[in-house]
Parts: sequence; structure tokens; C-alpha cells
Amino acid sequence: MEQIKACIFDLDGVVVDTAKYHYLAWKRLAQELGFEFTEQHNERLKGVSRMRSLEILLEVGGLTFPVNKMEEMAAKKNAWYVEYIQKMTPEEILPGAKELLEKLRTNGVKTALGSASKNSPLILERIGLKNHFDAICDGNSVTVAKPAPDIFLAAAKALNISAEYCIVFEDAEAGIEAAINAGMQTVGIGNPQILSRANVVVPNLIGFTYNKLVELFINK
Ligand code: B16
Ligand code: MG
Repeated sequence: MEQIKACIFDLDGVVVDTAKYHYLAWKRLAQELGFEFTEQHNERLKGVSRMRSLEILLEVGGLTFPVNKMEEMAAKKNAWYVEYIQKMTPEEILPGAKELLEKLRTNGVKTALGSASKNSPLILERIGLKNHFDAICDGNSVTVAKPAPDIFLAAAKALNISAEYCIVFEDAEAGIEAAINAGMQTVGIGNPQILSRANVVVPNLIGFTYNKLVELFINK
């Protein structure tokens, strides 16, 4: 790419580890329904919307319910999840994320959030990062879930920057797919085997700088 004008960050798995709270709440629901839901099962829920997560969970338990009952269950799980995230603090920001957001801005790069979560306003408020983003696009503004490109395209639009100048930071396969579908470059955070379609994969954001991005993406 010629120039980096914006970076779009996923929330869960990139800026904070809310997956552990999602897991506690989904596990509690599975227990109520009478089956075991393991951490390995939970991997399948990362980056996926709330209702799709419930469908996967019920698939694991071999259960089916009518839509109205599923909506009740999703609401119940969310109430438990909100209880957990209410207690979050800025110490829970994943290492390197805040520093990178700050360095990007210093170098004139716009920042946006591109998360599937409807709870992202509460999370950003609890961890004190709301003002680190020039635009916030999440499950409240966009209903079509990743791997559709909608969330990332909405973020680019809100920043008034075209997709070719955007880099997306994502921890989920569906999120990398969404960014590719949006015509954006990608940095995967986590397992290179799972995130094989990302342009580059790093284990975390510790020490990740604007200069590193230039090195990796400019004129490549
Ligand atoms: P909520 P992300 C995603 O966040 C989570 O990874 C996924 O597990 C969750 O189901 C989804 O948000 C919806 O979250 O129930 O809070 O609306 O990775 O897109 O930041
Ligand atoms: Mg994620």
C-alpha cells in the first residue's frame, strides 16, 4: 500500500480479553441447560455475533429451541456478561494496545473501533479508551456480522478514508475474512495457523509501533 491513513481495531482479543467473560456467561447458561461447555468450544464463539454464538452453543448441547426462547436465553447470558464487564478496569487493556493507539495518532493515522459487540460502549468506558478512537463502529451501528465487510466499511466511512488506506487488527478468522472482503490490509493477533489469511500475524501488540507498520506494509 502507498500510505497508512487509518487503523481499525477489533475489541475482544485485540484491545481486551473479554472472551473470558463471554465464556463464564455462556458456560453458566450451558450448565443451566444441563451440558458441559468447554474452553475449546468457546474458541468457536470468538468474533461471532451473540445470536450465532447461542446457535453454536445449542449445537454443542444437541438442543433446539424456538426463536423467542433463544432470544430470552441470549438476554439472560448478556445480563450475566454485563455483570462481569461492569467490573473491568484500565488494567485489563491488553499490553501494547494503548501505546499503539497513541503512537498512531502522533503519526497522523486515524483510529477506529470495529467490533461485533453491542457492549463495546460500556467496555470502552470501563477501560478508559473511548477517546482513543476517532470513530466507533460496533454491533449497535451495524447488524450484519463478520465475515461480512460491513463493520469495517462503516468504520472507514465514518473516518472518511478509503479502504485501500486502512489496516485492520483482528484476532478472529471471521474478522480477517471481513477485512479482506472490505479490501483492507490485515494484522492478525494470535495463532498464525488459524489466521493464515492475514498479511502478517503477531502474538500480541507488545512493542508494536507505527514504524513497524510502515516497514511491513508501505510499498509492499
Ligand atoms: P455482544 P469482537 C465479539 O467481539 C466477541 O468476540 C464475540 O465472542 C461476541 O459474541 C460478539 O462480540 C458480540 O458481543 O454479545 O457483547 O454483543 O471480537 O468483534 O470485538
Ligand atoms: Mg475479536
